[in-house]
Amino acid sequence: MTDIVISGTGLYTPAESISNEELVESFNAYVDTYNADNADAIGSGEIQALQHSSVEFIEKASGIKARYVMNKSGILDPKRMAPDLADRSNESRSIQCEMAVVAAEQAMSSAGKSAADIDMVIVACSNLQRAYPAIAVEVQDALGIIGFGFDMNVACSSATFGIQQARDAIANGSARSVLMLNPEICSGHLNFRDRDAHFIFGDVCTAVILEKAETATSADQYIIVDSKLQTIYSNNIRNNFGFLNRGDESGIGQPDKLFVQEGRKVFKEVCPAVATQINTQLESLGIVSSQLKRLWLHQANLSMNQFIGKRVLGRTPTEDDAPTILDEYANTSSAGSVIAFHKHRADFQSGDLGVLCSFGAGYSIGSVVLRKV
Ligand code: CO8
Repeated sequence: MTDIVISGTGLYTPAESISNEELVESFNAYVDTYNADNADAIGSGEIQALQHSSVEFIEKASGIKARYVMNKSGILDPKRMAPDLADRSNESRSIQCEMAVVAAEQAMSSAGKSAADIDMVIVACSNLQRAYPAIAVEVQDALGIIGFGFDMNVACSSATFGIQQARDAIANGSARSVLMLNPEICSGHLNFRDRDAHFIFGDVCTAVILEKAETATSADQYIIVDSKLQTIYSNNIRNNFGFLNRGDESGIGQPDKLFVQEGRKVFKEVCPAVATQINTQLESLGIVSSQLKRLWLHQANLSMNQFIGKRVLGRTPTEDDAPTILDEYANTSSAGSVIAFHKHRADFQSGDLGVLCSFGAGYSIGSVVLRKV
């Protein structure tokens, strides 16, 4: 197969960030108001009092210290607890398009590509802000790219699945060069009133340029040695929001129309499956883990990454082995492993190997073995 390379990446980081302290203060204010408003029903045992959240729990259970968001004031308002993002006219750029264009321009510049060099745009993310037209087609138009684009959603694994789609398209000749984007506005689908999950997600957008090695001119290229995808059906991470919701008005606004998960089960079931996938993949390629310089892992939970790193490398991974960005960004769904790759590869020398890996709802797992050119 012709070598396909990642020749550039880009990152859009929202201007506003929320610390754990700020998030917990707002959540606890909501809890106090709820408990006061329902004091009689709580007193009679009809309903249960809500419990406070805590900064210590969040940091210990997840490693998350802060998250970037597209709108801070709406999320922190205890009466609202959702981002305040006004509808825009059809003539204005959508929010996801706007984020994607910033990340795309960075990636194109780092790859030394202009719009004329690209002919396929993939927007791959967990939550798309509308049904159609595809955000990818809007981005294509905004950047002046001639060709085609489409949206795809494989939750947290959208980026690695997108990379494989791009690689296949280039290999079979249906595209020359692909722009793959992950505009994640996780705050739009996070239930900030859910104590178990209110701290988990953040917003961001990443971009990746893929092309044939023979057309790449960037000084920083990574050959896709192999990519492997796996899906295993599970209800442990679920969101029932969808176009059929209006078919049953009783469900509209219910918590299951936002992100819901059984975090413990996800942890127990997904981590071993991810480690097995990477180990099997490396074995099939004749690569031993000591040859790996880095794991750019999905950024959901620090302990998950330590578990997976240990099973792959045979030791607790250092920050150099498996860098952490979730402390600053939280879980940004599909973008997390790409942020890690974007920020932590400057020390790579020609021939160095790394694995970019994502995992999440579906369940879905994607692992991409990369070698610096
Ligand atoms: N503050 C204080 N205490 C708390 C809080 C809180 N906020 N929340 C829970 N507790 C308490 C619980 O009540 C419980 O108390 P007790 O022991 O008395 O019953 C105790 O803390 C322990 O609770 P948990 O068992 O829930 O805590 P864990 O140690 O399991 O940690 C985590 C919870 C952090 C959620 C952890 O389980 C985890 O990270 N699991 C993996 C999750 C994961 O990776 N999910 C991937 C989802 S992302 C994805 O696929 C993409 C979806 C699409 C994105 C959508 C965007 C919105």
